[in-house]
Amino acid sequence: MNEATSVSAKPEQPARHEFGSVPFSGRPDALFERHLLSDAVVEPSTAYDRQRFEALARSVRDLLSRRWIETQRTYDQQNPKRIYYMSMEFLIGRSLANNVMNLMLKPFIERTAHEGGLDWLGLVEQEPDAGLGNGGLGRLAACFLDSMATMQLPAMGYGLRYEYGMFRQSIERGWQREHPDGWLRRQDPWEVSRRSQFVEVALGCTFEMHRGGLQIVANRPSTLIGIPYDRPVVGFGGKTINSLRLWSATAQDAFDFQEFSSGDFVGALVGGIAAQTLTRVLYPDDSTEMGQGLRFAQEYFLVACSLADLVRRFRRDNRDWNLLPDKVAIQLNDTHPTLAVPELMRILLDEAHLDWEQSWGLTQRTLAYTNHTLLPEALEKWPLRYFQQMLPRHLEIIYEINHRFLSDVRRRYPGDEARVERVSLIEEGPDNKDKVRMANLAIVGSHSTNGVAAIHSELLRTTTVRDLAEFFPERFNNKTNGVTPRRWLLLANPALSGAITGAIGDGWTTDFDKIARLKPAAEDAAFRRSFLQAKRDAKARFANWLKSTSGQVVDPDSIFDCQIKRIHEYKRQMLNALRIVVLYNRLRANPALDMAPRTFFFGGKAAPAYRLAKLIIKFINNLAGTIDGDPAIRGRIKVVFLPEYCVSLAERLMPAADVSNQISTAGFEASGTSNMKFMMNGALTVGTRDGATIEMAQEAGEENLFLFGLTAQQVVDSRGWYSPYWHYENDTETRAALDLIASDYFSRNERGAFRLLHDTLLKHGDHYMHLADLTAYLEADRALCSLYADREAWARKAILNVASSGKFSSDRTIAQYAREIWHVKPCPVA
Ligand code: T68
Repeated sequence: MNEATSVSAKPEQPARHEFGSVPFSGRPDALFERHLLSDAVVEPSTAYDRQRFEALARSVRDLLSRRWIETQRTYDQQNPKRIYYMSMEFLIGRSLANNVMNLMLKPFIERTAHEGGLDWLGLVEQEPDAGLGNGGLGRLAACFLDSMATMQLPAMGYGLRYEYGMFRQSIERGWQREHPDGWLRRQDPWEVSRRSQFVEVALGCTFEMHRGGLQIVANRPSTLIGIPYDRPVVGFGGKTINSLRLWSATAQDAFDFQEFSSGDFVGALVGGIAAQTLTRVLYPDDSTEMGQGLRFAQEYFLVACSLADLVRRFRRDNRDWNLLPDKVAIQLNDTHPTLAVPELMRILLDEAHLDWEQSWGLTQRTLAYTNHTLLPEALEKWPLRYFQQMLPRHLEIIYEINHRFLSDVRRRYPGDEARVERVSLIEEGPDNKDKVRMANLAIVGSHSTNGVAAIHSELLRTTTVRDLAEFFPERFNNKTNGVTPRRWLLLANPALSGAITGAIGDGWTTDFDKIARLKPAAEDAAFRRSFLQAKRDAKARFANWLKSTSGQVVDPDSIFDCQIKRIHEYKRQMLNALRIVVLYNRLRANPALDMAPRTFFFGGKAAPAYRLAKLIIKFINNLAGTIDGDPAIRGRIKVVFLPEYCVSLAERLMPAADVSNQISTAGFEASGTSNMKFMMNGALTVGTRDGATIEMAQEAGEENLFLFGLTAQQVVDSRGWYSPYWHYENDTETRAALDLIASDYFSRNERGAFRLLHDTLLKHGDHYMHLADLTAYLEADRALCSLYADREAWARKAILNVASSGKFSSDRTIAQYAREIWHVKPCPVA
């Protein structure tokens, strides 16, 4: 592709427009008052904060609406190839401050707020997070939307409008408790309902409410309605405004008049309630295979609504079905939307009446798949029974795909039936327990399969789906993840952003490679001073926020050492906890020990059914309590478990972090993305050689990170003979830490509470090899602390890390998807 027409990771610098000039019309202050008066019907001076937030958000939406329409009209007129990012999760967080920043409205809004006596920061706090995701996968989708809009790519996100997002977490007596997140209880000011663009979804079954639960009645066909709700995705500079389209389910006749007139008033309503249940709640599980039929139905609903919608748009603008792959690129975010393979085939075969060969070619060339995990328990496999009950036609199609594919395999590998069994789309189980392997279906039915970091893509190819990669080598590729530097640096960390812009100009916001120009600043004493000052201020701000919201007191002069992510054994929060127990033991043995004061922050949610992960949360909280209660240790080390970790908490913590813990068992974390956010914000990484952390070290130089522990290869090689007991017996500090846990020291009034944790680490073989890496972790930790004592040297390394984070902008990632997978170009709005 020639350079001039290819997508670059360097979108144009946004224009600084004066207010009132195109593309915006109206004044924020007038709009704001009008919304208070006519939407909320309140006297502006007496409005509540929430009403003010809604009025302000609506005013911002008014200001962008013309440009939003203009963007969509441009796409309709130019008919470019469009990207559809299909995902069960979009972890958006808040939108007000982000949209104001991207629209370059900040000075106007702040002035309006100031003149009207409004507390802008307080209003921002009124917005609930849109928590429509579990973790990295959902947040990645949100970063990608930001990059695609900023790079003026004709893109649309497709997802589900869950009424309840990720559960809210509270901590009670140390345990996680889950609460429903009714983020839509109050009208969301960003979304626009497009009822007229509803779609119909035919199912082979009916959903009914039975004794308060949802029941699937097989072989009774029914039709659901999908109603689209659009949210604006504002590109930086406000030139392009794309849409995120979220589907909400309802019944065809939410009110069945026939039943009503025959006297069954309640029954008539129940059908509607059952249908609406489909998009009620996000499944809060980020790893294990889930058996629920409702999740399967949700996945199909997303796929069916989105394909119906995009095919309708395609047909409106194009007469020839053969153009589909030239006009449409669909990216499947993990296997969750893999039913797109048989669904698109069904549309092409049964509705467009194309033959198999043509349909199959179009389907493969339109779809592409991203894999986010190697964990075998996370690879989706759906019981054949679900297909039989809900999607019989899709099952027929899958059988035919499999039949043809396995014939090809047999032709290439005659007599190799073991291989045929391994690559088959169907996994045979005893007595009708057969399952469909969704990853195999996604790989066979698409033209591209990518992993999300170099090591992950390599392991995917050489281990997890090795036979398929051997069969389709040209389909496999890597796209290392990235995060948007606008939300995660410019918006989250104004002090550091200001210092950076002061040193190298503001070109980095849309061309993040330019951040490399900061390298010489590491040698500039004045810049180091402003870096350290920005960090100190951010820590003080975080400490104040923590105190005012939870009463917890932390010392902003201590090292802020952070691990925030989903709680999972492979992410090894327990390794971090063991490190803290060892440090605690050292201090107990020698109170005069020279050790910089430290605060260890943990944050993250455990899947509600994941017992051990919930026990890890309990352990961290008890560890925190025990240390707090020990007068000899007070002021030396402190542990804080931050409840309700979410996007807006991450935005608060990132600027304040000194140390980022990325300590998964090597070979298990596909990429990680918090590692990148910490790096951009000037935290130093202590971590294993896993996921994208490896590439961070390549960019910054290994000497600027604190890497430790077994490599992925060593983990595999030692699997056969690894014994946690060896470490227990040969390392005094390891033994003392485990013995202390076993002695109920951290569970004095809850005897045996941590037995399971202790046994998992010792008796049950320590699958994630915590003990193998503990001493190396402590060694890295020692090196890190001695560097911290030299503030200048610390600042130098931290600045070099910021300056080396250019690769980890999602603009770079999206440029690679656009060039190498989607073959799409920007479609600027005039
Ligand atoms: C994460 N996966 C990876 N999954 O763990 C992380 N899973 O390494 C990577 O950086 C990130 O994806 C982005 O690529 C997830 O977040 C889920 O959240 C999930 C949700 C439902 C079902 C399975």
